[in-house]
Amino acid sequence: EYGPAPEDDGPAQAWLDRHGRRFGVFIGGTFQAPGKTFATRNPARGTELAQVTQGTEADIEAAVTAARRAQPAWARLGGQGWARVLYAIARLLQKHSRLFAVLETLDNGKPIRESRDIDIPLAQRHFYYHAGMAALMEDELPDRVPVGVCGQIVPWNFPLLMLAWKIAPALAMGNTVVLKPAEWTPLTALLFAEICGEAGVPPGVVNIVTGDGATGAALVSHPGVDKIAFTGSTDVGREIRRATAGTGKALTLELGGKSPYVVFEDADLDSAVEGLVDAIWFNQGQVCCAGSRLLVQEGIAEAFYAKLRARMATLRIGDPLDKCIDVGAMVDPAHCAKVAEMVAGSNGEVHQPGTVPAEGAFYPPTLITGLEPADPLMRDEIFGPVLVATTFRTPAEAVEVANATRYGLAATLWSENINRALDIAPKLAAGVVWVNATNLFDAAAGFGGVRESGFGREGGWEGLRAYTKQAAPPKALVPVAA
Ligand code: TXE
Repeated sequence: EYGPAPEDDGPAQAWLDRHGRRFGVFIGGTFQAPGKTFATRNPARGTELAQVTQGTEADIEAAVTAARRAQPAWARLGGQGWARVLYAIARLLQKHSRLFAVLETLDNGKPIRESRDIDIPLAQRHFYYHAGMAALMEDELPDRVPVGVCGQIVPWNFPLLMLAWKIAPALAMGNTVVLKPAEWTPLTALLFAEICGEAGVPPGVVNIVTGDGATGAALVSHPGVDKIAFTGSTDVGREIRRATAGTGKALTLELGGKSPYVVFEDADLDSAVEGLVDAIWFNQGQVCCAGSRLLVQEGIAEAFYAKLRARMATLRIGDPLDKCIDVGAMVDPAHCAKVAEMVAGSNGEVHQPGTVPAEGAFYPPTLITGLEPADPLMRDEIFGPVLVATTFRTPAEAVEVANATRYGLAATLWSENINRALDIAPKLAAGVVWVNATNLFDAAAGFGGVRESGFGREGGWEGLRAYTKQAAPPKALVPVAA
């Protein structure tokens, strides 16, 4: 029997109180006086956590100016200097990891087990990795120089981790940044801003401007920004690509997905079920690379669905601060309602064994079978704990169905037959293919999509190169007059 064991949110509440629960934007190394603000809430309890500034065009102007001013000196610091600061950030993320984890769970609704064991440790790892790479840059990329000032826009599903994916490589290659957190989850970015000073980040190197889409759009169109890195919806990605076309700004886009999860009849079914729990119910399915489309080989389909239903019934849904909880709250009641509406319109057979708390933005783990391939639920990203399932007969058909999507972020395949795995994996049109595993991330491995899932890679060498540009060729030597 698991009893409730809520994590203590006292220190996080005390941190919010210390700031009077009102935050200004962070520019040039200091928090500015709050401007017009909006509320950020705990979606599990519906309570307001803090008021956060709606960043204006003037704030973006000030932040870009601060980043521009700081950039030459930061660039001159060189690899060893960048590394020292990035290591200091990584160590402080470690030192304050409980505070970050609890704050993330309060603001986003994700289970504390996930923020504590996944989001925050991966964010730390990202800074450690890039500290190491920063020190190598001059030797390994001698013909590359920093891009300059980077505008970075992140979503709400992994607030601190997406910040780390953006800020660590940018700083490691000598850039300065203006980052805009998502409006539903700005708090860990503000805590991060606070630790920048302690880590010795020079003023202006990291600027955090909270706000909504209008704030993001102002950042995208600011002429003082050299590169935009965006993670979010495909629609906004499209708008950003339009807005940056012809401006000379560098751009990387990490967008949505409808990733296939293919189970062959020779798979280890129990492991494939466990993998699926992670693929689609991790973070309430609000994951860009979620394995949201299950493809099962016909002969094992009924047996597999039965195992899956049995496992779904054991998932514990509830207060995300409870350390025993598997499924927490959705990020916001509005997003929860959108997911519920999509499922309500389904023509398939809907299976929802769990019961959710009466209060708060909770949605149960869901399996839908019996949908036609053309059904919108089979094609569109739901971005919730909703798995749609279909069957296939032959490996060739599996590949065809898996690739019949406009996205291409990730794919997973399960088979105990190594020849099959090696044959199928390269045929799946996706930025990453996992075999007998899912959701494996590493700072050293490039992550990103194809097709409408975006372009560019984050992580590894490719991710680093995206924060550099070709150095100007050396000027011809002018002979010295005698
Ligand atoms: O994303 P948006 P939303 C998908 C998912 C989800 C849907 C909507 O399907 O249901 O997108 O989520 C900023 N110029 N993903 O509305 O709007 C915005 O303030 C510049 C997949 O939250 O794309 C936020 O900081 N910026 C995804 C960020 O963009 C703009 C993760 C993302 O918001 C802007 C999140 C504009 N015109 C949602 N409009 C993934 N791939 O992981 C908004 N923003």
